[in-house]
Amino acid sequence: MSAGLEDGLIAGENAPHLAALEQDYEHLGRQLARRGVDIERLTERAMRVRVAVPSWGVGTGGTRFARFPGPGEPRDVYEKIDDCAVIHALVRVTPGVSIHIPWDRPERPADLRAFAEARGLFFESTNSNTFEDQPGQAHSYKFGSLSHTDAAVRDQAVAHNLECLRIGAALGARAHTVWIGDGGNFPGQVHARRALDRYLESLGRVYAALPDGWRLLIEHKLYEPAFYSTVLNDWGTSYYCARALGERAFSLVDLGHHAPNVNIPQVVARLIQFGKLGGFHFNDSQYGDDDLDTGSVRPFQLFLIFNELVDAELDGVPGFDPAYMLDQSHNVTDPLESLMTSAVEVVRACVQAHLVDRGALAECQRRNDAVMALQTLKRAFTTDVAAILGMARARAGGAIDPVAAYRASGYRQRAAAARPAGRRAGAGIV
Ligand code: PSV
Ligand code: MN
Repeated sequence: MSAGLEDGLIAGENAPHLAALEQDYEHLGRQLARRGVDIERLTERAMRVRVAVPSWGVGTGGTRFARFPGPGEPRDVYEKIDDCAVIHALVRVTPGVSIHIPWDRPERPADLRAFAEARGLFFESTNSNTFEDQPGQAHSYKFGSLSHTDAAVRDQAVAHNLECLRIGAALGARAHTVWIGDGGNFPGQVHARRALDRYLESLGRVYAALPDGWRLLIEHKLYEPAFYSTVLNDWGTSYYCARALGERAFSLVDLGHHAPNVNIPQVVARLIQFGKLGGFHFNDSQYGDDDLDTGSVRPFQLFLIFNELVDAELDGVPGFDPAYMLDQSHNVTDPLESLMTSAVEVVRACVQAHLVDRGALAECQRRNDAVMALQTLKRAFTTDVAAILGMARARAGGAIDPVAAYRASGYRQRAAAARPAGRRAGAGIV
């Protein structure tokens, strides 16, 4: 047994698909060659995509109204790592884990690190939590944390972030993400400028304590839990703060944290241009911060985001190195199935974006040919690259059909037997 899957499970599940995959791959290879594209180059690129899984993502999510736990939910961070290992074994692009403190605070970080490494995983980043109160905490975050009017609350929030850095350093992480729930529910409740000043002063103390080689990623969100205004509300404020903090501070883009109809691909392009795009929390939405599975509602938007990312990659934009992570709430699905599907969608968008004929697009832009510019993008977006994705996974030792292989493995049933309902690790409503 490895990673909770039986030895030979993946090879056995792949066997019946191999002949068809090879035929489809060969056919697609011929089609792409006619467009001057080398399929092998794309497959190799697909194999290099990396997207981290959040420790909180493998548990069942919930809403403000209810949570309906699924069978075999992980009860502690070790069981979460076991689940992450299954995801990575099947899709082969998710070796990184992003850990939430205190939901998944390890008692012995060195042991947890060794546990993860033994399963082929590593800790990529830490996430602080000053958006809810913990038992025994001296001061409440009800009216804010890093931007609170009371210095004692701000000090406590800073101390928590410093603790995250210490734990993260022991885990081998290289980035720390800060999302705060600070803001106001009513006009007049919060002084807009002073709250941002306080936030920056507090975060400056966290920034000053960043270990060598680390990045600070700041995540904005326009509403929720504060419903009138948030302190870090949009990408412009985020950019301003990242710039004020220093060269190791970056903006993190969560796809669900924008006002309706905001042109997120353009936000991404701007942050790249300004050297401040630190990373992503991928998810999808219909209405707001729905945290649906990546690529499930607006796959074209995801493609357009990757169009900007790949454009920057091919241009060799200096310092361009965003961290990718999934940040979703799995309320009605098996979280492992959602996370695998989402990881595949990230790779798909990346490969499709690599199919854009950039020379042709530049020429359309020069000639102001709007119709052909869009068609150039659509031609890439509508290319079925499933054979590339399947081949990339198979070559890396993963599953051609990850969800089918996972279902065939019986992992969830074994987890349900081994992890009886009752005590549950933190997380849930994200
Ligand atoms: C907030 O909505 C968020 O996107 C942040 O990334 C948090 O860390 C995560 O969800 C979990 O609450
Ligand atoms: Mn997020």
